[in-house]
Amino acid sequence: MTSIQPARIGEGAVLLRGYLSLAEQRELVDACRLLVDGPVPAYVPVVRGGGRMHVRMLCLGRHWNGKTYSYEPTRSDFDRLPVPPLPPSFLALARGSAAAAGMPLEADLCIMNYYESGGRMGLHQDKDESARSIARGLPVVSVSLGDTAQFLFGGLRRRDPVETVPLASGDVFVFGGPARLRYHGVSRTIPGTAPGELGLAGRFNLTFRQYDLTSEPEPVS
Ligand SMILES: O=C(O)CCC(=O)C(=O)O
Repeated sequence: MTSIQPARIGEGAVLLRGYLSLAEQRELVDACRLLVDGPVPAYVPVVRGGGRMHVRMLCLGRHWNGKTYSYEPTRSDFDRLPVPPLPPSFLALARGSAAAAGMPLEADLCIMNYYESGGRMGLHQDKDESARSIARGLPVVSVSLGDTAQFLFGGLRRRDPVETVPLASGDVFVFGGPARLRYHGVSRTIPGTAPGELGLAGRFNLTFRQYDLTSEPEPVS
């Protein structure tokens, strides 16, 4: 990890710009590539109401079911395959970046999204984790790899003003505490902006969350 200056985007929201070195990004991209086309492949979810998402998604640790907006151990909304485990190196990345932002996290799930050119994600809240986890304000850690995304960061109500924060490859955005339920999304990704060394067309995003509170996260000193 490179040494960076955390930037506060709002109370509980911290941007770690350039947190991952190019070598770390390359390693993560390789891992993501293997996972999305692995034995439990990424897929395009169809959500409640029938809309197709504009990303390919693969959940690790726990599966997010887009029809029920809840987590489960198998992909009952798609192919019934068991959700792959969260690799220990991913877990360590989530813990380390949350700590760099001053927040504790023992992630037990990751939602990996692959955005092709033109990929986007509508404004939403991440609120399907356990009530205890959300009440504690345990953060979401969002890792960006590849093309820059125009990340939208709103308020606690859908109609609140929305700020656009460009998230480039290697950036990590952490939002917890009072920011945990802020609306967010991606208006678009910018084709051709991924570092050439990654050999990646498009963007991977990993969001880490802690559903369960059986392992209490260590306080950050
Ligand atoms: O791709 C991103 O930066 C945001 C992803 C996201 O909002 C989510 O997975 O809930």
